[in-house]
Amino acid sequence: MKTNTPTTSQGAAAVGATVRVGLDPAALQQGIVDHLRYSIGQLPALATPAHYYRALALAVRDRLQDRWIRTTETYFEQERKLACYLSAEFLLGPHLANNLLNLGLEEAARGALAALGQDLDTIIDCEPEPGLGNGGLGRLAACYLDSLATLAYPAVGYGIRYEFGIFAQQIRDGWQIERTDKWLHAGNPWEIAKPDICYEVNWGGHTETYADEAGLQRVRWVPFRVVKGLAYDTPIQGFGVDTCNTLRLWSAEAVESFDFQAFNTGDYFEAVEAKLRSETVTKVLYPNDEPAIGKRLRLAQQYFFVSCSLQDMLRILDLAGVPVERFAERYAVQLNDTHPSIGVAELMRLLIDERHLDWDQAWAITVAAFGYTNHTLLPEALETWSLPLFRECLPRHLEIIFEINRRFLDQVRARFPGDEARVARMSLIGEVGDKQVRMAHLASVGSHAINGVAALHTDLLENSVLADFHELWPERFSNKTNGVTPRRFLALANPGLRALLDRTLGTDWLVDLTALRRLEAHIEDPAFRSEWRAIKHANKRRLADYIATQTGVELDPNWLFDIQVKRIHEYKRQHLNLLHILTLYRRLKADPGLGIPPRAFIFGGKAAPGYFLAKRIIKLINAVAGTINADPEVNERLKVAFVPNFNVRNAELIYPAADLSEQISTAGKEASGTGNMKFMLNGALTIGTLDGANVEIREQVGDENFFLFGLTADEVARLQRQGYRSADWLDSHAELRAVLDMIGSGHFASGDSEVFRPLVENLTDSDPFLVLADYAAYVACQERVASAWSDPERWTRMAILNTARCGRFSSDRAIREYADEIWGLQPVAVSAHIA
Ligand code: B1H
Repeated sequence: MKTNTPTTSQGAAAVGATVRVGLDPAALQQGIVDHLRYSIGQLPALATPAHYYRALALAVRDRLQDRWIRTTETYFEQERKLACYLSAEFLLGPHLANNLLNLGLEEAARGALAALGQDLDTIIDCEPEPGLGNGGLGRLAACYLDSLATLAYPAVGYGIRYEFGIFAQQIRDGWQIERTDKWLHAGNPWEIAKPDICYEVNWGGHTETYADEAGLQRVRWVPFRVVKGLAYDTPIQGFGVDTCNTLRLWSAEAVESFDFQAFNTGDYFEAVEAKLRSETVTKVLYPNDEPAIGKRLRLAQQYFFVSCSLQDMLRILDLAGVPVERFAERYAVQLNDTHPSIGVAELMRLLIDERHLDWDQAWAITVAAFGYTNHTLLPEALETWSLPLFRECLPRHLEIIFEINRRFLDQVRARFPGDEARVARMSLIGEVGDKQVRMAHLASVGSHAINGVAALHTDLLENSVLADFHELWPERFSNKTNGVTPRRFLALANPGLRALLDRTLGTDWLVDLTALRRLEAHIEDPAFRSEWRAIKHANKRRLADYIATQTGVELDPNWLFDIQVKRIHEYKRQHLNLLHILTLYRRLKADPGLGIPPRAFIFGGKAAPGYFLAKRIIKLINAVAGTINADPEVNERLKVAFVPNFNVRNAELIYPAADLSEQISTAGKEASGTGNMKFMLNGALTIGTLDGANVEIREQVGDENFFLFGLTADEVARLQRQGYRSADWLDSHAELRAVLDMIGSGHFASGDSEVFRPLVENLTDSDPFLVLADYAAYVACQERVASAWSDPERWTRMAILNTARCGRFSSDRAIREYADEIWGLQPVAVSAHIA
């Protein structure tokens, strides 16, 4: 493999690099051939696309390697501040195509493979998807890594190397079936194991005090169990720069010495069992998006990766010879939701118990280092841990949290004397029912910056869930509206549009998304509009082909593609979408000549395996699809498809094919949404409520280019305060009642009136997300959509405007805001000296 092994001096490394890891097709071809032979050991004659995938991936990683090492070296030499993004999830999606794009290697790879008789697209499809996240929160972390590297910010992503990522969803008889995601099955050519970078993490047991050499009283944690965390590094190459940052994921392993204790007592099986228990910590991603589950293993995962990450930061500081007192000058540590918020107590423990700093100094460092991003207001999603469980697992951290709380509540009392109700509300320990540790309060008290993820969300955060904290520390709060990376979600996902943009505007939109504004100059050019439509049509064809192979449902690319893809959740209201479909279905059945434009309704998304109603919603979508698609009276105007296993890879086919983006959550419930931005980027129009980032999307694109409907967050809150009665909406709306009756009657379930009863009753009896209240407005708004669609030139203008005005929703803009306003971070140019 190594035709010219680099030697020690940098000059020699650079010379070796140009020979061995050249970016031209011939060098790349040689790299593939070498890896096929020396890394994989496959005869060329027997090599399958999967072998070629692996060989190409390794050859590409070689081409990242010098940049990667040079980047790490540069950060170390220049002693600059590093952003550490702590996240329990990184929903990266496939690496290969992204790395080819960011390295400028796409054409070379296509050529090299063609010379070997292989097709690049087939090879790209062989990559298993690293699905180490549930949905928006994990994908946001991945977009942020891409932007950090592209903007040359020194940064590390820290997370968990789950052996099984988000489950693979299959649909059987209309129901969701979960299959384990064995993404590491064939090995992972992108990661490099760093077995020498490992830390011990304690668990359980008790604490005791002792006197140190100077006679000072200190605390020692005597754990019940110790687990080792091993680093696995993945390169995160920026687009068009030499910066290649690191994603460091931790994998749990048993600690030898602990096993030996059991060996010595002769209990071999006990020792092996203990080993297995240790290694379960990083086995599987919890598949719950939003509701917190409160399981011990989940707390173990959180503590495990946070402790490894903070120990790693301290080790690097030591290596650089920087005193620990300067921790916060060198690290900005961002908490992606409360999942890593135990870090506040862990850094205090490391600084006080292990580095012997005093409390005030440790606390000043901690608050200066941490920032906290909140991603949800849903009460069931706010993490708390039962106090007894917490004490049993993390006894030292509970002591520290009590002390943080004592000092914090003194501050609250000093500021608001006599207001004990406020003290109880703000306490880190909840006393409503069984006692709990409130992680959002720990994160807020321990961070100098707290942010929401869209303007409305931050506003609601400041006025509801964290209102008391906002009153105490208004200066800590700010908004950081989410963003998405245009590299993956436009350049990779939509090659047709990418080519048109490059030809029309040049290529700077890839790193300055506001450049798309210049598209507006072409909007009145009929030739441009017709090119635009041709691209959209081809994207719809591509998706229709995919859906046909996955589900057997045939869709016509001339129809309006109306798409809702996201996790299945009541608050996201996939069932509201269904009620509209069934309204059209009934109208058509009653009047076959009804003049409505033909529409394909496309859904996709996973339900948490234990979420009963969400799973019934999937079943209902598939049942409705089965009935409608098979009914010749309606299937020339309506079709419904459910794309199984919505993930990053098929998302890249879906967003570019959409005409209409469904963003119909109950106002006040969706913190931001990021799918909404990916649709907009690809020229879809949005039908949506005033929720999350929809508000800002509408501001950018203009009221006249956005289909707005529904109650506002204030109206929702008011209705719920007054005592919302869903029956009121039923009484006044015969069509709605008829649709619900139809679902309840078993019409879509071969006469089985049981299967959808819980869904119907949920709506008629309580309707927690005000589906019925928004129904009429939604249906009316969909009529406005239909009428706009009937004028293709008008629709195309609106579509172009959506793409033209989406600049604000680039993750580059979001990352610059975090860097400037929260982290105090400067870009650092990296030069890899590579030809
Ligand atoms: C979001 C989550 C989430 N908010 C708990 N909260 C999880 C909470 O495994 N868990 O325990 C997993 C995920 N995810 C989403 O974050 C919001 O709902 C979206 O509106 C937002 O766009 C996204 C990114 O900010």
